[in-house]
Amino acid sequence: MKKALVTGTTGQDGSYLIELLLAKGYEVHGTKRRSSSFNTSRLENLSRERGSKPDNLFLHYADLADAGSLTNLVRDVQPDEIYNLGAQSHVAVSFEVPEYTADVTGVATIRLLEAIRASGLGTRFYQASSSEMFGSTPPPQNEETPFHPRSPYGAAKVYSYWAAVNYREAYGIHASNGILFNHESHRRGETFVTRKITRAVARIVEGLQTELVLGNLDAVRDWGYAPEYVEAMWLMLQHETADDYVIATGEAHSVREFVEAAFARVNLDWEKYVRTDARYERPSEVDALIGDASKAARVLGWKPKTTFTELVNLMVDEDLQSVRDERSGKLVRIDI
Ligand code: NAP
Ligand code: F7E
Repeated sequence: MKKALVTGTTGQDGSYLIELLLAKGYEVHGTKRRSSSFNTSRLENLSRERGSKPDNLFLHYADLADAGSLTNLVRDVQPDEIYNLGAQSHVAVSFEVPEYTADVTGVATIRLLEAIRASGLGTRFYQASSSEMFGSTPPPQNEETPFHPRSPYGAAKVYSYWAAVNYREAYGIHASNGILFNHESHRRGETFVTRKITRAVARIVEGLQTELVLGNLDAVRDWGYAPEYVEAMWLMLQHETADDYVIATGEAHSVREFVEAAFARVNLDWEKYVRTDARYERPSEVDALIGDASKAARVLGWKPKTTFTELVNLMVDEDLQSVRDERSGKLVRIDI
């Protein structure tokens, strides 16, 4: 039985990756952070029916800012694969907490790579790199496109990207970067733009909210469906040689188009509900990200399946269901 260690288990991607790895028969070890309230809601469906977590899943308290907790975990678990998904992942927030973002999203990668190096185990390593590293370099972006990050988050991800490349070249560690473009789902954090929009649509339909306030509607993004993107992470670590891959759909839409499609799903005219406010704009914006994932298709056999309209519709539908469940008291947080 293969063993995987996943940081960022409680996030969107971590929850999907854990499901994938458990389905493939892995023993999965995930990190979680101490929080004053439940922060494992995305993992609850793994244990809701049984009332307890799956036997092959182990959650450990750790923090990416705490080298000791990471080194001890690698030593104790002796994983075959590490997926580093943990991060301060919000671009706008990274302008407010730049040093913390540099530490957790940047330096922490070296903490994990050093733990692998010290262990001498041959553990394979996946680094959650981001299209934000391309920043202001015009689309389409692929593995050869120069980086020009536009936020402390983007800069921290560039550091981590090069750390993974360097440990591959210097020490022969099987370390791969997945340069993932935006990917979404109904498990997406509520303050990222897609989920903010689909939740607002659901709450407006249910009479719980009257308007939606957004920032820059002109930004263009390449939005894919998160469960398909965690498959790509796993494929990278199964490949004989480590390498770096862009994962994207190649299809681009503006935030305005996302808004329009989300309101159209419930037959509402978005212009009656949406207004903009400069407080949601960033000190420096990334105007357009459109990925070229042809290398991943050629080498890994990975291709996106869910279309933009399907993604918007499924997110709106799930949020409508969640808002209704919340109102009827069906959603109760459980410990995992
Ligand atoms: P997410 O939902 O924000 O999840 C981030 C995870 O990191 C959460 O489990 C969070 O824990 C954890 N975390 C934050 N600070 C930590 C710390 N100091 N120590 C340990 N864990 C910490 O992000 P996501 O959308 O799943 O993305 C996964 C990874 O891919 C991130 O590295 C992100 O930067 C990167 N990425 C995402 C996208 C995308 O479109 N989603 C695209 C490219 C790259 P809590 O739950 O306790 O906050
Ligand atoms: O913003 C604009 C905003 O916060 C998308 C992270 O997962 O993907 C994500 O980063 C666009 C930006 O995602 C609002 O200015 C307008 O242009 O959903 P977002 P992001 O910044 O692209 C990358 C690939 C990652 O790696 C990151 O971890 O939407 N926008 N109005 C808004 N954005 C937000 N959040 N809120 C608004 O009200």
